[in-house]
Amino acid sequence: MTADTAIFLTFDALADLSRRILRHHGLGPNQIEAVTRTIVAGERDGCASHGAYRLIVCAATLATGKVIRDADPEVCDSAPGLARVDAGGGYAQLAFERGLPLLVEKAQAAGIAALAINNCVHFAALWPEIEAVTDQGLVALACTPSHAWVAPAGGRKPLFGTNPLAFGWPRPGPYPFVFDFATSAVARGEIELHCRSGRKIPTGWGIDREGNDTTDPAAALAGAMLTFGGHKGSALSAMIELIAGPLIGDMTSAESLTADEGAGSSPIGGELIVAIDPSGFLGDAAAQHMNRAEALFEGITAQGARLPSQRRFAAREQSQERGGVTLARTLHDDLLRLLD
Ligand code: NDP
Ligand code: PYC
Repeated sequence: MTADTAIFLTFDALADLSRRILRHHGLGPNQIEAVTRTIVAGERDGCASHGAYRLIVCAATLATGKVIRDADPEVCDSAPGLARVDAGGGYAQLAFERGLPLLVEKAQAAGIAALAINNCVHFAALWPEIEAVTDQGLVALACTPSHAWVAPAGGRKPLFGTNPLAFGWPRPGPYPFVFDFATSAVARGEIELHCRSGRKIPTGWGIDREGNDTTDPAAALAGAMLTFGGHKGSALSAMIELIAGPLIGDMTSAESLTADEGAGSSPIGGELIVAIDPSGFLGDAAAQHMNRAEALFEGITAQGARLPSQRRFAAREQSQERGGVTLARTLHDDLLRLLD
């Protein structure tokens, strides 16, 4: 991007813009701070589909009235290894921040614990939550359904959400091992970005309303998205529907889309986060065994392959060196228009 097509914003300037947009669209102060931390982190890490672009998504969602703007999440200590946060109809971020200390305490006490976030609106990547758990020396797993946009393998009609699955493993040094991906071929946000910029999508991402392969992003958004890895992504997606839906008393992606009533909000429902303390299985030998994982990571990179999140951590370092992020001017202009 050139100076004509791009604009540099310091982290503070982006956070300030995020706060102003969210306030202008009626979100309450606590929710604003938690959402803004996610927006800035996403842009800092070079996550185009889940960074500053999400402010456009938030503004549209707030306009639907589907978010409780001043929700005050409530934490519930539900069982020895289980915690629950009722997000109160607000965004998932503040609910997660409130529930994290109890999740960590329980995982450290019992070796494993799970946190259910219920009744939340979800628009974000899962890696911020994964990293918050690995920062405590715990192994982490997270998933959430979304809206029914994705056809099961062998079918042609939307049923599953784009249902992300994320995993984290604490490592020596600044960065954990983390992957975080949609169980659809790609996040819906990525297809939306292709639509915004007039780019075609590869075949395999989606089908049109008639069930035909398409490279037209608008046709795929109107038709159905496809799972990654055929029946394998499809089964993982079904698992996420189950364990972050009925298992925690919350909505499937189909139910979320029904609850949306055509308004076009971000998905509504639950999220499941599991934390495992390595010393639960291994006691004093935990550090020694955790270090054996380093040979595995070395085995991956020694072949010239890269670790998941390696690109993202490199983007983070570059942003931190520069003290901010570079936004496309078209996106920045669209963000400023949200203040009209
Ligand atoms: P990708 O298909 O790009 O997959 C992302 C993951 O795979 C990242 O961990 C990424 O690391 C890693 N990866 C990508 N390429 C490689 C490679 N060549 N070698 C090794 N690892 C690689 O992203 P998606 O479109 O599937 O998902 C993007 C985001 O969308 C996720 O953060 C997800 O949580 C979010 N999402 C949220 C939803 C919600 O309901 N809240 C729904 C769906 C998606 P790196 O980042 O370093 O490239
Ligand atoms: O990109 O698929 C997506 C998505 C859904 C909810 C948040 N992001």
